[in-house]
Amino acid sequence: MPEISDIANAFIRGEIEEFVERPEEIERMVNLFTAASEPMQEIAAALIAGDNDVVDELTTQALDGGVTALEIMDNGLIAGMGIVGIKFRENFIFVPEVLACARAMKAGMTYIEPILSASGVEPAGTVVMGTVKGDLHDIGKNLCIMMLRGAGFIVHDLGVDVSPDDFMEAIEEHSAPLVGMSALLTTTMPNMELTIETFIDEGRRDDLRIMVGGAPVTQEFADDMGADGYGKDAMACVELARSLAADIKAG
Ligand code: B12
Repeated sequence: MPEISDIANAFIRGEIEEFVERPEEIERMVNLFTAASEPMQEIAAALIAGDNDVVDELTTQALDGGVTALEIMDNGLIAGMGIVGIKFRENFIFVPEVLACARAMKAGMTYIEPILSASGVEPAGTVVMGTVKGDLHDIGKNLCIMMLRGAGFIVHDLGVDVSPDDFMEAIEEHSAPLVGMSALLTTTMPNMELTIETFIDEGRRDDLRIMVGGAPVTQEFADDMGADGYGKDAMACVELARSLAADIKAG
């Protein structure tokens, strides 16, 4: 069994010791980072520090040095984002820090995405995501999208104020079986249900898996409106998307 002390990068060791508390998550992180090469640990560390210039530089260096895009994404960027997600969930960091990490992730993904899409690596799933009609809040949705992309999902971001018809069109256009809806206002939460009703009216409900979230949304509300899942934060959103994608694959 690898130990935290087996991780070469001192910054990563410190992050796990200080911020990761759940035993199963410590084990996952230790396994992840002991398996990652030192340059990948450095990329993860720069991402956790929110340093987009360093992530940019290290990613290009690694690619030039022959490291595969997949390895950089999995062992560098996604591994780093795993720690960011945990710190955010446990309130060790807040929205501005997460957005800095998101920028750093984007700096690396700018090089990785075109290589992966050209090489046909199968994505974790395709998601269409937006903030529902009447609602302009997008910080939480954007965090979810960033984490989903970090976890290997292709996400089509429909933005804010998205009508049921716009959701419907996007699902058709991108052949996306997974839909994510966000609402931050009690007055716009019913628009999630209206969107689901539109899917039903169009005869598409059974092909889709629908996840919902946003500060006023609860599991109970999600169940009542007939969604397939509710996530309380960006980490939960990724876990939910993974399980719904597995559900889709299982048929
Ligand atoms: C920032 C903010 C704004 C900004 C939005 C900027 C932006 N680009 O998003 C601005 C200033 C524009 C704004 C406007 C308004 N706002 Co405002 N706003 C907020 C505030 C302070 C923070 C929201 C936020 O970003 N939180 C941080 C993110 C990270 O959290 P989150 O959104 O909950 O997302 C997380 C989870 O919920 C989850 N999640 C989110 N979406 C999804 C989706 C899925 C599928 C999943 C699984 C999970 C998930 O994961 C996210 C990440 O962890 C909240 C107060 C609050 N504490 O929530 C009020 C708040 C939401 N706003 C409120 C109001 C009233 C308004 C206005 C009506 C004010 C006005 N009179 O004009 C307008 C409405 C505009 C509109 N039509 O939407 C009220 C809503 C009250 C209510 N019960 O409905 C709140 C609660 C403030 C309050 N206490 O009164 N607002």
